[in-house]
Amino acid sequence: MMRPPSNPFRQQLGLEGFWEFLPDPEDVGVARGWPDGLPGGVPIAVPASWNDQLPAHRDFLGPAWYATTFEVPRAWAGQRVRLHFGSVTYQAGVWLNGEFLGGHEGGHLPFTFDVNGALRGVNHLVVRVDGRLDPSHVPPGNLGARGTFGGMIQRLPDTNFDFFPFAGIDRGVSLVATDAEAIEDVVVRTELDGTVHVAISRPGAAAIQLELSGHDVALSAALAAGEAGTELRIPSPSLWAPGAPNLYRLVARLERENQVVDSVALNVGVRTVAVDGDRLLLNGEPVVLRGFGRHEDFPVTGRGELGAVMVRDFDLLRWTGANSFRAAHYPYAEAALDLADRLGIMVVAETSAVGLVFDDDEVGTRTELAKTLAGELVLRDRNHACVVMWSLANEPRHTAGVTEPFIEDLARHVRGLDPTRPLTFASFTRGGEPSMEHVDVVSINRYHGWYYESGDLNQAVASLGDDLEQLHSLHGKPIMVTEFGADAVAGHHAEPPEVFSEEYQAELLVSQAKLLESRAYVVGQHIWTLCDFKTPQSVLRPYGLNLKGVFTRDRRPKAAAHRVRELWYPSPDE
Ligand code: BDP
Repeated sequence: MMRPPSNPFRQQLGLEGFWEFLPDPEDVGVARGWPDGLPGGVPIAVPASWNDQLPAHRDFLGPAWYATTFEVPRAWAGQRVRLHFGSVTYQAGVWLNGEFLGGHEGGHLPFTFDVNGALRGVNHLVVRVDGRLDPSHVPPGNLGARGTFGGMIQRLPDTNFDFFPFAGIDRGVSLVATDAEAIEDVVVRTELDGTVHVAISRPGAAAIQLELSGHDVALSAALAAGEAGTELRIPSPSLWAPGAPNLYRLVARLERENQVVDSVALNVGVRTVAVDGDRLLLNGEPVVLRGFGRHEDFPVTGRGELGAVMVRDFDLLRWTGANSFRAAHYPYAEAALDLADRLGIMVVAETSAVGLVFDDDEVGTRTELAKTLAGELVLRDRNHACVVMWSLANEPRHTAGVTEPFIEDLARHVRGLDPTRPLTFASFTRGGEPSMEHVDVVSINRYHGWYYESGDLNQAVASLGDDLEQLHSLHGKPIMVTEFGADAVAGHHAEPPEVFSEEYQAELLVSQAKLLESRAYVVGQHIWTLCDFKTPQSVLRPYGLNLKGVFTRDRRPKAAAHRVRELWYPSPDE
């Protein structure tokens, strides 16, 4: 279902607020009948992760139960009513008035249920959330000695990824009422000459009226009953680009017996993205991505969807002069992509396939799950002009003969759903890997001067340069450095610079950013990260934080933020 809108034909009832919360560490809830109603609980805010709201449950990952009560407006009688979750991490089971509606695996993605059959006057909604880590999950956890550090460095919780596994109902929940014959999906593809291809799925044979407006243009078109798609042509289109985020408004109206019964609207940016030789082209012109890897992470709310934090983070991006970010390491809230469309920030959208290992017999299952989750991401976000590339995975461990078919399969699947955007995945394998054959842009995460050549900034730049040359001659593709950086404790200073000082982080970033800028085949550089973020506890993570942010977790600049701004703002392209 398209994201809950509100207009005269679709009404939305948000269920955000305080729900009841009951941890179930013994996993007895189903057997004890909790789907019919919880025997107790404490108030918890939705949307937000539970771990920082209730510190006693900080490291508890579930299962835990949520419950709330609602009544639907009388005006909804006869309408089709659906229940929509923006995301529940990691696994959800949902009951309405004791009836099991279904579940969803993998966080960070929306899911929806038809609920007419289950609705009553007063409705009891119960959600079981399971955030426990498991080797078979995407992303995996509890790998012990099979994990990234081979059991040498332990993490609590034992993730095989470097961010806290926040659990809970972390995005909005709402009921949506529509006509029974509502529009299911709208897919838009644009060309530089102003052609806007529109495909619409809807049940039954209903006619569709389309209107496209903006920038002194007002166009219309119609889809007859049974017709799947059509195109509109904008004369001299105002293209979408960073610094010029021109958007048109597309409205689709579904008609029955000459009456409008449903309507949806979306922003359309006319733009193309392509790889040509060593270059990445936006609207046919070479473009270089400058920006950061990020996380959805904030004190108290964890990974909860917070509009104010989104606005602040986009403001920080703008202040540094960044033109882009990587949505590491999972699909971000759709509201963030709406903002990126409006503000002209390019996004590398990544699937949740982070930290995968391929040394057991579950590869097949995990591949299918990774494909399902990647598919859900692409179908959700393919209309956003801001999304310029799909990142299939982050640092899948290279295992000869296994990782490559995995990437090949995933790439084929994603290309099948969206042939219009270049593909990449972020690799930490030194010296390249065969999986890169299956993507358009070679992305690398590199910690010269941090995890290796620690403390030696000159050697770090020289090695990064050699590293790039080697990869470029091996793969002959454009390269994006999706991560480089150093931890810095805000307020810790050293002259000469030394590791963990603000000066060291600033020097490392500036020297490496300049090197990357000097290589024509480097089409992107993303500093790891915009802000410090919470991680599992380990000896590698002082304060339980990854401190590679150029801003602290509460969004205050370190020295590096100012130095990066000197490099990038105003954009070197301007
Ligand atoms: C990279 C990972 C990223 C980590 C980063 C680090 O992709 O998730 O946070 O290392 O160690 O390898 O800071």
